Amino acid sequence: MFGNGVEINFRSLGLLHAMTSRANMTLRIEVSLPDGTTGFDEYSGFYISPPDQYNFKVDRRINSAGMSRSYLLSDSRGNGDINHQPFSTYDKDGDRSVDNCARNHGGGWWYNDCTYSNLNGQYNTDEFRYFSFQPFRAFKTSTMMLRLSN
Ligand SMILES: [Ca+2]
Repeated sequence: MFGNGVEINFRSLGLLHAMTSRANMTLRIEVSLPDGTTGFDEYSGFYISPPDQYNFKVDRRINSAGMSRSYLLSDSRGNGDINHQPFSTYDKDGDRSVDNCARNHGGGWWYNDCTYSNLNGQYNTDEFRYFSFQPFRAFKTSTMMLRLSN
């Protein structure tokens, strides 16, 4: 069972680091469209590194429905891949862009240059994105959850 969703801020990032460094964790992401279409992904090896980088890491997709085979969170070769990226905010730019992804795309996230996924992007815009589900569609909801791996 997955617990309640976690709102991402620096306090919860510290909590995520503590939780993911003590045990093998699985990350589950659920996304939905206004028409009721849903999808989910589960990734093994979810880990958030210590302050103040809070790098995102997953090993591989272990379960999925309604998602494409592209833009996996475990990818790390593309400019928009978030794996191993530090958490960036508008006033703490850790992305690989010459610009400031958090300022330009709204919300804190593990930006690269800039991103194929941004579950903290502004609601009702295409900045709220998860390309593995549907590129450039307006999502209704997204949830990130974690649980102990089997
Ligand atoms: Ca930058």
